[in-house]
Amino acid sequence: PQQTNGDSGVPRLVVVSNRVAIPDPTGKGSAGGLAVALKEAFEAHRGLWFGWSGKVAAQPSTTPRIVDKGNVQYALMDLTPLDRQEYYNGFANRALWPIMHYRIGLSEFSRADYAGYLRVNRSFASALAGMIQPDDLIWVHDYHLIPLAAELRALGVTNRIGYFHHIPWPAPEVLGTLPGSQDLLRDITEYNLVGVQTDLDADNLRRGLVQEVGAIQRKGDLVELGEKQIRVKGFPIGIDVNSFQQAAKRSSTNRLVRQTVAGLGSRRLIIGIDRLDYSKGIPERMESFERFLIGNPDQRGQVTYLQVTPVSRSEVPEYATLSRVVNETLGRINGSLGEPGWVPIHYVNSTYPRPVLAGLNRLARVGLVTPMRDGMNLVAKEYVAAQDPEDPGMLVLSKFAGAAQQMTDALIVNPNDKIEVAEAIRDALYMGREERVARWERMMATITQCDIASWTASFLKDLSGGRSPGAGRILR
Ligand code: GDG
Repeated sequence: PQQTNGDSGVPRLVVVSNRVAIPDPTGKGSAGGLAVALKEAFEAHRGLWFGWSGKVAAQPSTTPRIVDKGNVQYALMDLTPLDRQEYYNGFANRALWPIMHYRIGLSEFSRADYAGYLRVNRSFASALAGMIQPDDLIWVHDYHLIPLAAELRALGVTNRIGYFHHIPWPAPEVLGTLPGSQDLLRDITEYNLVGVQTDLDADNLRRGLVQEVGAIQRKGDLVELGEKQIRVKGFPIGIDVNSFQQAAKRSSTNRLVRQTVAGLGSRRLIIGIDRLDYSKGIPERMESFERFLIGNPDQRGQVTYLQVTPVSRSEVPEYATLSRVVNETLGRINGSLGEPGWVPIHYVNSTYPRPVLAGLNRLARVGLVTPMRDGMNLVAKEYVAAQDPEDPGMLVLSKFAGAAQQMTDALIVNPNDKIEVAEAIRDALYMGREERVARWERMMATITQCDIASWTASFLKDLSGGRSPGAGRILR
């Protein structure tokens, strides 16, 4: 069954992303970031969420499986093993992801993978096109689906289509090393609005469009290519500050959090939370912590560094290599600096429920968020939201995370400089309460102002042409 726009006057919101997150009927599952972001918007607009089911089947879907949940229809496509290999593991995660994170040397381009990427985008577009109603607002998410608008346009879809890029957009000199990147830039011009995390990303993308495909930069965010006008703009993504703060407060009774408290004794906790990804700088961070322990021998036995790292993309060879490097680095540091009653670094590959993560963040005197490059990094914002306002911990934040553009009261570091990071760890541990409170209050004000609801509302407002797209309550 197709939803129509009805007579509410509010355009339907059609979201397209690589993976679709169907709400868990038990309500227990931890909702993904995008699901949280879209919740209010879907309530106000009614919606359709289209994408990969996460399942692999011998035959690719030509029409999606529809799951109806109140206001929202979920449209799920299965991929073949070859699709997953070429589109997802191959071009998206082995070629695009490293380039977008400035890691030219890690990017593995293959023509077959690129063809698979285009094939999946085309088949998504042809399955979706027939479901589109004239007034729908279409919002496409992330680097897996850059060509989707071009494919939809080819099928005659004239609706306003927006794209949000969750990861960094590199300088044209970096993106230009990827074969096919000019085609991707031309594909980008089929969107009406392109959102990126920071002004730097927006500038890089606009420059790329001008330098590589001959677009003309007009006033402000506007770029023109022939008849087409595209707005390229920074929309820094946020979190649901209040719910994370509440979860952190409540979690002191949680079994895992209590066990952590008991295990720490009088030691202070330093925390890192990241998917196992080379963009996150995990081995580099462990070596910075090693430097800190070598330079501050009085701190041995006084601190514990907990690194929570769910395994990610394990079918991609560079991730298997990273896993080995992390294990070796960890083993070496714990072996050389540990003592019978003290393990310096605790490393766990488990995926914890969000309330547990919130509680662990609140326990930690230092939050280490030191990616080599990151679109935004929500962990930095979550660490701040989780703190006790009376006695907050301190955030050490990489200058290469988008979050550093907003959270200037963190201790900002270059993650390539292990001595600088080691010094920041020491400064964070020794910082007086008054300064911690003052910095925390300013960071908290920033992340509260730019929270997830305002992110969604401001993107959709711009996508619908500056008009409020219906229910005013989602527009703050
Ligand atoms: C991409 C961009 C951008 C982590 N471990 C567990 C767990 N997490 C949660 C964190 C956080 C989320 O996963 C990770 O978000 P990040 O923003 O840190 O990083 P990416 O996954 O790389 O996300 C990034 C983001 O998109 C949004 O636009 O900020 O730059 O790379 O919320 O808390 N969640 C649970 N258990 C875990 O063990 N439940």
